[in-house]
Amino acid sequence: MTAHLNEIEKNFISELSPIASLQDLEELRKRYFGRKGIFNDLLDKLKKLSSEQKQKEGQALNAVKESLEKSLQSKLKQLEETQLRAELEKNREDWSLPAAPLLIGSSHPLTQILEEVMETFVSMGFSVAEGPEIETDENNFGALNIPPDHPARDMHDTFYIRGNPQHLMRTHTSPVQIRVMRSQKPPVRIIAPGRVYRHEAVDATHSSVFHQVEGLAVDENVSFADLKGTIALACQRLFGKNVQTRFRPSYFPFVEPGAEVDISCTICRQSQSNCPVCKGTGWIEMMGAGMVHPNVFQAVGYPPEITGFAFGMGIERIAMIRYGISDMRLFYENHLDFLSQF
Ligand code: 2NM
Repeated sequence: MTAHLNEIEKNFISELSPIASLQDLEELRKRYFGRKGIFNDLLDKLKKLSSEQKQKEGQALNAVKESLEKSLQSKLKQLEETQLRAELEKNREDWSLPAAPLLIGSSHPLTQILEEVMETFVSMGFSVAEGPEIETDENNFGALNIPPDHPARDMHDTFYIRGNPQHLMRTHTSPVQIRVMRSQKPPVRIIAPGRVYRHEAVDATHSSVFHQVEGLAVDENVSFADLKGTIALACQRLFGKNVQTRFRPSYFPFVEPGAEVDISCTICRQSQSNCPVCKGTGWIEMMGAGMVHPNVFQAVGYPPEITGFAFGMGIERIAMIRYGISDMRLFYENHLDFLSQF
């Protein structure tokens, strides 16, 4: 039996060494160590021997069996490792590939312009004031000397709150100035930035929601010269120090006198008859302004001798001119191709 055992050992080793797959190894294991395998066979034969022989042969059998099982285990480990390496190699990550681009956000162009406008006026002593977007008819129109039959009050121009006719979506930020004047005595120097609503046919230059900055300065002996100086300086800060300003008479119910303010064309420098921005006029309309109407002061309870100027501008309009954008809808559509340019 011992001689037979040596042969089994030799055979096992010569069969084990060329094995290259887990299936072949398992087949070998079954054949030698399985329930009907060679070693169980030997154990059966062992049982038939005398107890003296059983002990001697049994020890030899167990020693060989253990040694062969060890070889099998180490082969198994080696094959598993080879297989794992092959799989890793096959699904290898390429760490040298560039990473997915990291998108870094930036301020919206309208926010950038708004911040520049605020910084300009804050540096001149104005504070920033805000108010609600749903306003009373009185704050939005009545206190601003806008008569009951004024076309701006029409349902076709203003969004009213259904079932609540005294309330509407503010059409300008002037009601913020009304609120501030009602709550504090002169002097007042504020700007009111924010979202405003108008019932508009939407196109490249009209949106029913847009943004404004309005300004108000109230004190004793405020003159039209103060208005002109403040606006001229602000325009130089915002559009360049060589920019000219021009005031044309105009009408707004809440100011008297009122004016439209133009700046000299920064695109063609007033030198091109076919300039798409100033249309060859050399001037770009920038804002409305004027001396606050006495009826407005009366509505907020200020004394009749008080004086003040006010102005208002559209943020989208300024951003379009500054950045050369011809369709304002781009500001609201959130295309990264557009936004990432600012
Ligand atoms: C403008 C043009 C002119 C304005 C007037 C007032 C107030 F409340 F003081 F009466 N706030 N804003 C004003 C004046 C606004 O925007 C085109």
